[in-house]
Amino acid sequence: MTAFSVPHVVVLAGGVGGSKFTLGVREALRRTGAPDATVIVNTGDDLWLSGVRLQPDIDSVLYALGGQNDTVRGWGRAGDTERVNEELQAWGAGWPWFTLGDLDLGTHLARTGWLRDGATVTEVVERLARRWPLGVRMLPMTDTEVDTHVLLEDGGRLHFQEWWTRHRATLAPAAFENPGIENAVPAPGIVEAIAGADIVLVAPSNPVVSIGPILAVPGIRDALRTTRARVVGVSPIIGGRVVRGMADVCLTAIGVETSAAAVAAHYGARAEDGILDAWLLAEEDADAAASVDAVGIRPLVAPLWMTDVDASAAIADAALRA
Ligand code: FO1
Repeated sequence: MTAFSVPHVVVLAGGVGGSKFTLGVREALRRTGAPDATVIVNTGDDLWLSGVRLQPDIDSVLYALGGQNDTVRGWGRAGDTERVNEELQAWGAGWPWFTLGDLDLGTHLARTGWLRDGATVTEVVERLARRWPLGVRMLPMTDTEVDTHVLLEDGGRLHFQEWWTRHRATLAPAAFENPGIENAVPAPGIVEAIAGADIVLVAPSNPVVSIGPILAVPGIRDALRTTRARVVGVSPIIGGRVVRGMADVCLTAIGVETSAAAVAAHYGARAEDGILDAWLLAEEDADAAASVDAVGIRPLVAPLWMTDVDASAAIADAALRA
C-alpha cells in the first residue's frame, strides 16, 4: 500500500480477536502515512452489573488501541488491582465469578455517569476515545441498549456474560438472541462510513456473538450489501479450529461447522444474499479455497496467527490489498 492510495477503511470488530486485528489495521495504515479507519464495535455483550454499564468489546478495543490492555488475561486493564471487587464480593453484590478491576471500574463509572447525564452511547464512546491517542475512529454498533441472551438446550436462558465467564460455554446452547435488536438503529455515522469506505474488513472475531449482533442491527447489513467498497473477511478459524475463545460452541449452536469455508459461507457472498467479496484464509486452510470460491467469495490465503502487532499488521495488509 503506498501513500497515494490510502483507503478509507471500516472494520467490524468485537472481542480480543477484533482488538488485535484493529491494532494491526492501525499499524498497516500508519505505514501508509495517512491512516483513516473507522472501527464499528459490537455492543451486544454489554451489561449492567453493580449499577454500572459494562461494554466489554468497546473496552477491549479502547484499551488495546490505547496501550492499556492486559495482554495476558485478554480483557481489562494492565496492572489492575481488585480492591473494590473484593468489597463488592463481601457485600454479595455483582457476580462472584466476574471480576471488576479498580482501574476498569473507573471506566465503567465514567461511562455510567455520562449515560445518566443523558449522553448517547456514541457520545460516551467519543469521550472515552479522547483519553489516549487511538489512531482510529471508534463507533458503537448502535446507541440502543442491546444484550445477548443464550437459550439453553434444557430450556434455560442466561445472559451471555454468565454463560461465557461463569460456565465457560459448557452449557449446551440452542440459540443466541438479542432481544429488541429488531428495533435498534445503527449509531450515527455508521451507514455513512460504510457507504463512503473503499474497503470494509470483517475482523476475525466470533462470527456469532461479536459480528452477529453488528449484522443484526437493521440497516448495517443493507449498508454492507450496497456499499461500493470491497468487503473482506478474515477467518477466525485456523487449521479447522477456533484461535481463541469458545466460538466453536457458538457456531455449532447455529448449525455452522467450525471450518474456515463454513464461516465464509455463513457470512455469504455479496453476489448472492451475503456480505463478503473476499475471504482471507489461513495457510493451514488453503485447501478450503475451492469451497469458498464455489460460494462466490474470492479466497485469499495468508498466515493468520496474530502473534504480535507486526503479524496482525501483515494480516491487515493482506486484507487491504484484496
Ligand atoms: N472475562 C472473564 O473470563 N472473567 C471475568 O471476570 C471478566 C470480567 C470482565 C470485566 C469487564 C470486561 O469488560 C470484560 C470482562 N471479561 C471477563 C471479558 C468478557 O467477559 C468476554 O471475554 C467478552 O465479553 C467476550 O467478547
